[in-house]
Amino acid sequence: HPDVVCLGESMVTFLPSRPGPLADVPSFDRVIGGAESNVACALARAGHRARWVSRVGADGFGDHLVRTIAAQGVDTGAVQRDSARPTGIYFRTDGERPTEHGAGGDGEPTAEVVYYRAGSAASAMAPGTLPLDTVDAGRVLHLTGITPALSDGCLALCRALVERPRPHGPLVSFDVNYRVGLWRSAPAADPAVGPEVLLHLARHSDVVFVGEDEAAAAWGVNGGPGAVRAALPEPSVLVVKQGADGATAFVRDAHAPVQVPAPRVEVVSPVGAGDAFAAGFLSGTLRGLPLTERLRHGHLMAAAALVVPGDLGVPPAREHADRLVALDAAAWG
Ligand code: KDG
Repeated sequence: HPDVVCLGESMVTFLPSRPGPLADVPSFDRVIGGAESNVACALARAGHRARWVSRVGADGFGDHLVRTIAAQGVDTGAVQRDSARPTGIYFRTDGERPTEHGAGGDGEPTAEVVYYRAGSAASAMAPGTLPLDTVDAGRVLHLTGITPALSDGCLALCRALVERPRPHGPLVSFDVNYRVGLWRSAPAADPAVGPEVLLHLARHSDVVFVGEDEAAAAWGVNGGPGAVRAALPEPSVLVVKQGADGATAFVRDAHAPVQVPAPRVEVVSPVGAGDAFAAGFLSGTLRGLPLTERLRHGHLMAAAALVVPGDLGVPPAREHADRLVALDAAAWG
């Protein structure tokens, strides 16, 4: 059985072979993207059994995704192939690079993101299309706010997975991942729908990750992590990511939240850092580590993703990560 099941769309990603706006870039390098498979890959790297559940086209890009993710040690046996719909792809540029940025920041502000995923194989996921025993096989089921923006079926699937009573079911982990562009082109296309859906899904989840900036953009919550917790008191664990400032975790019944600063790194691309952070935190959760150490593992994983152009960094092996996490508070700022 897997420890964690991550469900969501992955895409072949095209990164400009040299800097510049998409209009001028002559060629692209192929990598892979997908928030949930990023989490699965990072968890597998950290020594956990991770399964990725999704749907890809019966095409070369689908083969490439499945092969690449499986090569990271992730169980891809439950990934469905769709002979009628293609694998989603997307192009992005990183735009202006910030000179310095903390780990644990959120994957967005890239200069340009162009998705070719409408009608993709993954957008055909819906309740009843995925065997529930494959989805529920782990201790944790990880979802993100990207999936409900893909189609009505995907939205219904997410709702069904979080709303059901699950006395013995997996802990549901939810990364809000508010993608404004995706919601704008979503079936409903009403700007109020995305934020409402995300709040609903977050309220029904057990472990929630959200950027402070995302909470402001989606829900108009300003005033720091405490204000985010006040707006979202239901999840037993809430992690508010504060970019370069670190991250703050709230646990139900605990007296005080725990804040851990982020290590300073030279950022190559912020995309994928939020996923890596979630993976580090979940890894610490699966291992029963104290909250501070969960957050530090999140930051370390995020740092590894921040210093590479693609989404997937090369995090330190578990024993080395444990040594870094054990450094005293001074080393952690
Ligand atoms: O979190 C990184 C993802 O945003 C990226 O890999 C692409 O899944 C993706 C999306 O839908 O934006």
